[in-house]
Amino acid sequence: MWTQTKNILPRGGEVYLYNSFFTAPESEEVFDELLKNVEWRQDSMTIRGKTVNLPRLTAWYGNEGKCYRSPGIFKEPLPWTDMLLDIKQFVEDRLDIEFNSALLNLYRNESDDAGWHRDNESGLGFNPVIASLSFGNNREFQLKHKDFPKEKITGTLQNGSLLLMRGETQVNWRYRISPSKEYHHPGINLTFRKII
Ligand SMILES: O=C(O)CCC(=O)C(=O)O
Repeated sequence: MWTQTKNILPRGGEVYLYNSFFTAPESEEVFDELLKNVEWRQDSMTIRGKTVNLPRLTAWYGNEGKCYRSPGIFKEPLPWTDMLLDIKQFVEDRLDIEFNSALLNLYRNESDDAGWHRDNESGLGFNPVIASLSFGNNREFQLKHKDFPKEKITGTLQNGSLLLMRGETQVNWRYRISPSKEYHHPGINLTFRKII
């Protein structure tokens, strides 16, 4: 499937953006169900002795024993819901890749975002494939190369879109959801991953 659209990175990785991966009615149904029924949690991180809340709510779902570990955060997986399993199957069938976990992010309003980061937790292994679905209010993302930080790639994560990251992306590029005063409505993002 990734051969059908253009890699948006000029070098050092592969990122493909598929708009309308889900139809508008499907996206609306998914958004409403996830907003209501996901066990959203407020995580915090301790940086240089100071504990701060993440500027979004999160949830970690996955197969038994597939835990989320990133500096300062450890999460046991919640058991898959029927809807999350259906979405996972839909993504897996189209990409021909299997996933065993998903990090969910809820951006409540214009104060929520995700700062520059890489999805390079050791549990993800070498050159992980990350399939990131977005629902609700569109959000802008940016990518910057570790050696050419002025050269930013920007785009919009539309309701029902899929952003697929693979190859050396997590080695060479950082990613963020850009802060904006335009995010008046909530947005939900699901990143499917494979913990090894
Ligand atoms: O909402 C997004 O696309 C960002 C999510 C993300 O990068 C992450 O969960 O690691």
